[in-house]
Amino acid sequence: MLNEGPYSAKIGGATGIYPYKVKVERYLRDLNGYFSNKQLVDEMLSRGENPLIYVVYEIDRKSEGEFNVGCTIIYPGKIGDEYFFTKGHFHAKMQSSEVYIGISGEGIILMQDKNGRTFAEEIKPGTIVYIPPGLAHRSINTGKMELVFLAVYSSDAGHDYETIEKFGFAKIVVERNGKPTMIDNPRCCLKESK
Ligand code: PAN
Ligand code: ZN
Repeated sequence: MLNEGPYSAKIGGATGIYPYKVKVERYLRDLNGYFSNKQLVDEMLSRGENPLIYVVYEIDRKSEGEFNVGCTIIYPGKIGDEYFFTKGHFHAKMQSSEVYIGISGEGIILMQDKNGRTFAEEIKPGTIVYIPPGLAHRSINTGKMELVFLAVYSSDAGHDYETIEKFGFAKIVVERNGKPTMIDNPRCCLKESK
């Protein structure tokens, strides 16, 4: 298949990048089962509270060897003391890596291998975070404003959400004494292997 032609796009504006091709919105209902305080999530949803947690604007490509470019905007907020985050995933094609570039706001990129060993990198404006092959990744907004970052990854990487949806990450990030703090995930089955 022939590749599509070159393009240029702008960074900025309400959508983070423009023009974009695909928009994905994730509300609390879409992340049901992900946050630690499941009872609070149930209560919120039954009260009709279903906040928008994050949005992804993407310029996707179809051919092998191409990159997708996406912009994720995670809104500030917490469920109980746990900061808003993305679902998190492994790439279906395990050898696929990814680059994140911080645009605004601040947060943590939490990564984890198949044995449950975790890694964390801060992201803020001007930061490049490299996610090597084989690591699941989740982005967490620990700040008071929107966390906005770009992601560049192979168009055929694929997203495997299942493992994280089932087991979560071995660590979670919560507010303690007004500060983001990484603690062991009390619900998690995959323990960090030292
Ligand atoms: C990112 C993520 C984006 C949303 O573009 O897809 O931040 O996170 P989830 O996909 O975990 O919901 C990326 O890592 N792409 O591969
Ligand atoms: Zn990814």
